[in-house]
Amino acid sequence: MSAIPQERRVVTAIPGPKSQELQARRLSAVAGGVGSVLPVFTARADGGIIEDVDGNRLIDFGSGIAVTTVGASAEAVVRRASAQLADFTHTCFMVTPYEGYVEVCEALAELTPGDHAKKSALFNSGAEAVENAVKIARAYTKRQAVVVFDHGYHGRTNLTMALTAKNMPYKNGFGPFAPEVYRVPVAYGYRWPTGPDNCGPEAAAQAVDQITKQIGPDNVAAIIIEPVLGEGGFIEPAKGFLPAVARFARDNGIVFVADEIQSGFCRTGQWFACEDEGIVPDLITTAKGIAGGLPLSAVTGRAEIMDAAHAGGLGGTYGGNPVACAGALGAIETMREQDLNGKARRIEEVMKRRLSAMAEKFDVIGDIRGRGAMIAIELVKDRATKEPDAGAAGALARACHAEGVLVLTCGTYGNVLRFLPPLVIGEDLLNEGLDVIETALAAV
Ligand code: PLZ
Repeated sequence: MSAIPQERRVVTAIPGPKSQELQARRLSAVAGGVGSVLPVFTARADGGIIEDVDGNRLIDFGSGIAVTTVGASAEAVVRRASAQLADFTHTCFMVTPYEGYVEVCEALAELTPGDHAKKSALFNSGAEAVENAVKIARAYTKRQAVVVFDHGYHGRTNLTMALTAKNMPYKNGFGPFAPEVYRVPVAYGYRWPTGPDNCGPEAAAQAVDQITKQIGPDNVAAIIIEPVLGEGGFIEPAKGFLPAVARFARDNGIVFVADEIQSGFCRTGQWFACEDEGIVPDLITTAKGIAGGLPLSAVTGRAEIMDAAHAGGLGGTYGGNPVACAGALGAIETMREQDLNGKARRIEEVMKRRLSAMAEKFDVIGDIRGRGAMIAIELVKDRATKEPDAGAAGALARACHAEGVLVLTCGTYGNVLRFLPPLVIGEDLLNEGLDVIETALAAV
């Protein structure tokens, strides 16, 4: 599969001496506002392994934040993107178009939920896709308000900062934010006061009530939600919540937008996470996993909505860059040929079995959740009070990093350890990564 040996190897301290040297250069040249989870400098990466400049091989449970689903140098991505690089790097689709862009839009129409007529527009980043979904929904509805949810994350640009829930580190000091953005409750089962079973319908009723009383449904252009909330803590909205919110949107002429930038493209064991409850969004935003690591994002949706913006109203110099489109076609080819939805479901099986056994031994694990290869544990000081334990999440992450397993944290309270392995990771590496997590749990 991969040119890089698929085995964990720790030969220096982590970060090692060469990484530390590069980190010193980085600190004087790179703006301090740009962080890194682990300042280990990458030499090459593929499959389930990131090899650093000191020769360490880390097991990758992060996929560059859910991007390298097919691996970080997948054969089909490299082959197609390299061929495209040799042909031409750019023309600007708005100047002279090319086939790759159209092919990606055709694939999106085929793969996204619903059998209605669909169209797409391509951009560079996730935030840019979300911004454009708002533009399109406003143009279509002639309304302004946008509804988002507690714990939601949609990006770091001005409008998407407004859409994002968490202040630190995303928003603090960066205001003023875009107007006409309203936040309502989400069905966070683990922390819902009356328990997870009541959570879906109760949270939906609260959200609908707030939209009705505080905004007025006739003023709402779009409701935007992540079908599995990513940065906010891998929260799967309790059953019934998404269908109720989608129904409310439909009944009131509101564009229902699924932000599948993190959860899409096989990550949860389905092409898109909203399929789990049979949701057919009006618009869907995708990025990350779509192009095997190359920068590409998309808004896909009902043709009549997508066509609402006037000609020339959507675009950008680089949106749908031909090399990124070629990468996307390679990534989609890999997902299909290697049945990566099946792989994601197998990863869920292995991870949940192992993590459940760990939860029997370690009280710090308050909740295990997620789907496919988007799995997390929420850490608490006390299972009864559910007091968040961000310290434990940080300590566990550091312990795993020191042993050569790259894990990420997330969550509004910073107390969630999340696992996002590439879907092509071997089962041996997956289990070895989990062994390291188990040892870290015993030590912390
Ligand atoms: N919508 C659901 O997950 C990006 C961001 C990490 P961009 N998530 C990782 C960080 O600290 O910046 C994301 C997402 C969802 C939108 C975005 C934004 O995607 O490609 O980062 O702009």
